Amino acid sequence: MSNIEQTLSIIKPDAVERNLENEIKTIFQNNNFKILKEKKLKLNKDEAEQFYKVHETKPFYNDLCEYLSSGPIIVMILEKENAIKSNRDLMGATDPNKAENGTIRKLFGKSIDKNSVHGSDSPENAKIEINFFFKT
Ligand code: IDP
Ligand code: MG
Repeated sequence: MSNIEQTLSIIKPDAVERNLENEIKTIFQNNNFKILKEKKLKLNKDEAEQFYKVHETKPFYNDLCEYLSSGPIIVMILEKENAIKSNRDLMGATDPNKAENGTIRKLFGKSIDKNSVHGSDSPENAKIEINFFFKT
């Protein structure tokens, strides 16, 4: 049975800063993701804290929100069969050092915090995250 999904992808500040936007988008397109919507923006700290609220008890929460709000990001709605898992697989492990060869984080990630991309981790969070950036 077909299961076309939408997921939220973010090209994080470390990757935008290195002009990796087009290279990363090409990887998505080569892996049959459709980029339905996209925009470039900069979050303020409050907005980053809201976006990453699920991590508010983590020791790295403050640094994470500082980082996500430190520069421009590209947010995209990606669509594909099983888009959520497919994107997580293509991104690779959170820590680029542990990510498999060929994954976006292995290719471009600099460290566990500056790991170049975000991707929704469940259908429920995909809806919440898409709404966060593309509320109509
Ligand atoms: P994910 O991005 O692979 O879903 P999460 O566990 O949801 O990983 O963490 C969200 C983000 O928080 C990560 O992408 C990374 O930027 C940052 N992060 C996660 N774990 C650590 C850590 O141990 N130290 C610093 N930053 C971390
Ligand atoms: Mg996550």
